[in-house]
Amino acid sequence: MNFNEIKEKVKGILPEKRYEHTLRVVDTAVMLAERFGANVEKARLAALLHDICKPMDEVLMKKYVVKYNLDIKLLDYPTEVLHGPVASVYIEKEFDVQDEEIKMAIFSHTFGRKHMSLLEKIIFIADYIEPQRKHPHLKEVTEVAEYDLDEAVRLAAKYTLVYLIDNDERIYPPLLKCYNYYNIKNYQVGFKEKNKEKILSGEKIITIRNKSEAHFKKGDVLEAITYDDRTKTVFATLEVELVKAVTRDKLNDRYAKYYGVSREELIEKLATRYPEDDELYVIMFRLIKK
Ligand code: DGI
Ligand code: FE
Ligand code: FE
Repeated sequence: MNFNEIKEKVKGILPEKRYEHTLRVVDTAVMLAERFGANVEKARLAALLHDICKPMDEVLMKKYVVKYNLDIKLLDYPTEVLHGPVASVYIEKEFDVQDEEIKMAIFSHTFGRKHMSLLEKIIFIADYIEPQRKHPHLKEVTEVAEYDLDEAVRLAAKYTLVYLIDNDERIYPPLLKCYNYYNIKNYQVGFKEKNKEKILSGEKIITIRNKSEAHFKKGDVLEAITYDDRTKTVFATLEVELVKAVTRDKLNDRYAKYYGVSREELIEKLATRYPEDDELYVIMFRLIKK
């Protein structure tokens, strides 16, 4: 079966909305594969098949778990958790896909796991950030995925965990292990390309971030990179001079001035970037090396 034949078959199996989501995940996965140097054809195929078992009946899914010796603990979880692992064996029978890397990426696309392959991370993130996703972290994780795939994985795992706990759902352990594994302190800080010159000239000395970058403290030495630079070349070394928690209403004109915008514009800007965070962190820094 070639890609287009598989695509037609997938179209016949999935309800319309699910099929459209699948096509957006394909496009996103291809883009990420190109960005991070993964095998584009594998990413395309894994994305096309990732949700193929989503509409399957729960009883049948559980039969697959038993028949194909998948992790028996999966039987304690809902179809949201089962559909990836079941698809990883289903595609072997129904689409003659034998590639272990593709099967693994489909297996873990919902909950991740520790130490994922590049392809697994791409499918996990493509599913989380396809442009029509409705969760409140879309913009933030999409931006991070422009330059740091591991950090995007950490954020996606974190926000999924928070959501599940909030809804009294059971956590499938690989999700927690995924979060722990990717939750390493990161001393790199990303900026938009247009800010690079201002940082190098010493004109820009402040940035406002959310909790995920609140572990920085006075005296920390940070490596500045730009989001657009996939090779993560450090363009400047910065020393943190101050980290101050601020609520939105405390954002004053002085902070806005550093951004060259009005207070209202700054609040607006931060609201789009961090819609869920009431508390933000002003980070002031000093250029110590170019
Ligand atoms: O299949 P999609 O809707 O495209 O997305 P997905 O495969 O990422 O599934 C998302 C759902 O799965 C979402 O509602 C959260 C849920 N989920 C992810 N990890 C776990 C989980 N549900 C439970 N109960 N436990 C988990 O560990
Ligand atoms: Fe899924
Ligand atoms: Fe999906």
